[in-house]
Amino acid sequence: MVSPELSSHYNNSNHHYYSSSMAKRKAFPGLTDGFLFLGGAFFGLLLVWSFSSLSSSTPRFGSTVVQSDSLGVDGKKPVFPGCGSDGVNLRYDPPEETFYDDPEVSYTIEKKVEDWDRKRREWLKLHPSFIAGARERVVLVTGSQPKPCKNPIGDHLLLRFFKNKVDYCRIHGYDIFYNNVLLHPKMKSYWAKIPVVKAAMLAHPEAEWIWWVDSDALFTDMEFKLPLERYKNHNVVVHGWPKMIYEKKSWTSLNAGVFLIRNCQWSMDFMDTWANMGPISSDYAKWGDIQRSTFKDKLFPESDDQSALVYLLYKEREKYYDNIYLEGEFYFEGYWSEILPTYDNITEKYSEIERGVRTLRRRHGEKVSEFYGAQREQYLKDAGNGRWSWRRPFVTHFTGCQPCSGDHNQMYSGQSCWGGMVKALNFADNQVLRKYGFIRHDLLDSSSVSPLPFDYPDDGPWG
Ligand SMILES: [Mn+2]
Repeated sequence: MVSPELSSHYNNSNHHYYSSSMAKRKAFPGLTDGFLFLGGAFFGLLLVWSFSSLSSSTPRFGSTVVQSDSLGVDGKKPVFPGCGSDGVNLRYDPPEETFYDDPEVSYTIEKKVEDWDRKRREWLKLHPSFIAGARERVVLVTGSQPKPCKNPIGDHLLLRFFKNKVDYCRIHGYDIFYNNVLLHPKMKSYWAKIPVVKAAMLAHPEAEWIWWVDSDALFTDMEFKLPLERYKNHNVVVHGWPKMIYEKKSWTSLNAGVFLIRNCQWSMDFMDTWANMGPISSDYAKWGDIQRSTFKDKLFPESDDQSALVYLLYKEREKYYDNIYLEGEFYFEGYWSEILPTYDNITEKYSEIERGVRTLRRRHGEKVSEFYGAQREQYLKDAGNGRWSWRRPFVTHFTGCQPCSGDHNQMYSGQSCWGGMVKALNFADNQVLRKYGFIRHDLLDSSSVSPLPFDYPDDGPWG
C-alpha cells in the first residue's frame, strides 16, 4: 500500500512542471477581485508578448517562456520545439474516433485484439507529433506484487531495483510503467507480466517496443543502448541460445524475465498463444505435463511462462524462430552468480580507460550520457561480450533470489543473494552518481559516498 504522504509526494514530483502554473491558479480564489483582474491582465500581456516573440512555436506554459527568455544566448531568444521534452505534443488528442472509442477493443487477455497494426497506425496519424522517432520508442514495463514484501528488506530492495530502472530510462529517454496489481486473477507470479504487457501495448500506441524487465533484474551498464537496429526484422527479443533449445531441450535455454516485444498484431496473437499455456487455459495441467516430458531438466509440475516460450520455439520452429531473436551476444540479462565476481575487475578496467582518455574523464551533463557511452565503445573492443568479458554486463538478473518474498532458492545462501544485490545495485548506482559528482568507494556500503575528484588520484581505490 502507498501511504498518503508517499502518494502526494509522488503526485507532486510527477507533475512538477505543472507546479508553477498550478500554484498560481490555486492562489486565485483567495485573492480580491481587483488583484485577480490585475493578475489576469498581467498573464494576458505575458501571453501576448510570448506568442509574438516565439513566432514558430507554441509554448505549453507561461512559466516556460519566462525561463526560456533567461536562457537566451547571444541576445537571441532560444527557439523551443514547443511541446514535450522530445518534441511530442502531450496536450493534443483530437475528437476523431480511434480504437479507444471501440467498445469491442479490450485490454484484458481474455479477448483478442484484431487489426492492431491498422488501429495503431491510424492513432499515430491523428497524433502526428509522435510520428518522428516512433520506430525507436520504447516503454519499459515492470512490476511487483500488490502487498508489502514478506522479507523485511524486500520493499527496500524493490525500491532500489526500481530506482535503477528509472535512472536507466531517464538517461535514455524511455518511458517506464510500474504495475503492482494482478491484472488477471489467475495469471499470478511469472504469468502476471503477460496481461501487463498487453495492456501497455494498448496504452502506448506511440511506442514500437514494450520492454518487460523483471523486478529482480537491474541495469549494470547505464550507458549501453539497446541495439534496436539489429532487431528490425524481429518481433520478440530474449536472451537465449538455439542449441540449448533444439539440441539440449532445456527449459533454461532462454530467460523470459527480460524481453522486448514489438507493439504489433503479430505480438498480440503471440501473447494470446503464450497466455493460453498458462493458468487461464482449461489445458493448464496438460501443458505442465507436456513441458515436463519435453524438457527433462524442468523439475516442477506447473506450466510456466519460460518453458511455454521455449516450447513454442521448439515445437513450431518455422512459425516462431524467425520472429523471435535469441540475443546471445551480450548480457541482455545475465545470471547474477556468474556476473558478481566480475564487478571489481570491470571497475578497475573502466577507470584505467577513463584515466587515459580525456573525453571520458570529463564531467558532463547527465542528459548527454549517451554520447560518452558511444565514445567509450572504441576502448571496449578487446573486452568481449557476455561471459568472461570485462565489459559491464548490461543487465544482471537475480534469478532465484526472490528479493521480495525472501524465499530464495536453496542453492544459494540468503547472504550471497542479499550481498550480491547490494553490490550490483551500488555498482550500477555509481555510474549514475558520478554524473551528480559523487561516488561510493565501497560497493558493499550503501550509505557512504565521497565527492568525485575532478581527476583520478594516483593511489586509493581508483589508483
Ligand atoms: Mn526474475
